Amino acid sequence: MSRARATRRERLVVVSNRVARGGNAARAGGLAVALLDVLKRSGGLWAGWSGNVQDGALGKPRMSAQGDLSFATLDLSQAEYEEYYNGFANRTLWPLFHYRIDLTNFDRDHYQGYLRVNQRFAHAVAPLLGDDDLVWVHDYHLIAFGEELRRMGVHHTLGFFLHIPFPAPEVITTLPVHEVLVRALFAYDLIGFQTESDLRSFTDYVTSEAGGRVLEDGRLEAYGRVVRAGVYPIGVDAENIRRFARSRDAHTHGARMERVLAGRLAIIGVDRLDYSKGLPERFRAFDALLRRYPENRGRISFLQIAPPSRTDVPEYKDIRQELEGLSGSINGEHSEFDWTPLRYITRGFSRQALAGLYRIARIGLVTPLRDGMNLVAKEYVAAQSGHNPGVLVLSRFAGAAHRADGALIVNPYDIQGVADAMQKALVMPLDERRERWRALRDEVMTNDVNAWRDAFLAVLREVDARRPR
Ligand code: GDG
Repeated sequence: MSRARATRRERLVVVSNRVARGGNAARAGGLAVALLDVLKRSGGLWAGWSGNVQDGALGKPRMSAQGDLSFATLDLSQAEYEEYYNGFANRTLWPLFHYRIDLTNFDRDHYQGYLRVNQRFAHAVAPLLGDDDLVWVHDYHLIAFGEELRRMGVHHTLGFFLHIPFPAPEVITTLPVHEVLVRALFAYDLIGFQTESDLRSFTDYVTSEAGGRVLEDGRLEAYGRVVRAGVYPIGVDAENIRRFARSRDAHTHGARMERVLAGRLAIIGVDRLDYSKGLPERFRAFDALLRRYPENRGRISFLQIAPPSRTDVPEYKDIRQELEGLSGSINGEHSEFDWTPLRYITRGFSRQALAGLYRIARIGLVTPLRDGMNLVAKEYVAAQSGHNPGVLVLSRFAGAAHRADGALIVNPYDIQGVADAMQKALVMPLDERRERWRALRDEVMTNDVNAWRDAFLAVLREVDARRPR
């Protein structure tokens, strides 16, 4: 590496659908939480949608700054919001990549709207790029963003990270535009996935559908381009969560909950209200637990926090209704005048309050039907106390299950199996709980969000160093 290269001042440019500014950042949503944690430390530029929808002139990005971190935010028009965000991103790609072909809705107008927004974002970001910037693009909303930058003649090294699963070729090929989409990914230099199985699905697609091949050094070649693809499991800011768990807000919430529990054991679930999270199955498993192990009646309490998201997408209204029905019938059936078995809350809490609630819960119940990683599983682990830790009951279909030796791994479709795992956790001796938790904690603390960022950026820098200038 030349001296000039070694001393150049690099800036990280992150591009994602939503930009989470300061205070509003920490509402439900794994990507925004993780990126804010990353950027708070490294500084740089964060570009993306402001969250506003308006039909005036859309124009240039709005620039602002907080310390070392600058923001470039763009509004969406009403049509873009419908086609790009509610449409192709959240009614096509999201369900499809989570293996829900039954909920996947393909509309060519939505797809065109998606491409237009990707192009508009690329045209807004390109003039902001400095020579030494490292560009890191995030998630399924912006698959076509890199290709547009290339069309504009941008030669920067471009990284892309997919936060959600990459589906098997049999699934993704049901999408009429699958080829254009995967081809667009080849505009990036480095593509990151959450798990080995996502990378395998992608490699399978490249070799079986795209006529591509795996080169000797592991890079993938297709469509006349060569990319590096790798596995970079995302983590949480574990240190920070441990601090949150000891904060005043955490104590207040933990103590309030303990008063209500009056010696009962708590089970906690925290999820964006999304059909991928397996909530109806989870509620049914709780119902099965009370039926199969009646000794738990009056002695446990399940708190499910599920702040609504994507409320303009019809499938999200349906799941909300289904859960209201289920929680009503479970409580109707099992409640006593002095005991409510299930508390289902559809509003958000502060991260500190969540940490306090995680800490007092005997079980962290994380049972998605499909999930890229699932940060809640890791947050639950980070928030536990070493003296009396709870047990993580985790779906095998969450990316987090790939490195979670201490968890009780379940199949979320197996309602009785999940009930049995909960029972096992409820009666688990303290020594075993401690042993399992230590294994999980080591993983969560070591492979935290900073390790994730460093691992991805180290490879991106390596690619960048080889770029002809
Ligand atoms: C996507 C992928 C991947 C939830 N309720 C509240 C709240 N949350 C926070 C949690 C957690 C985040 O939202 C949710 O993250 P997840 O990872 O569980 O899920 P997605 O939102 O679907 O995230 C996922 C992730 O991206 C990162 O790559 O792991 O697989 O689907 O941090 O704590 N936060 C606050 N109040 C709440 O009520 N403050």
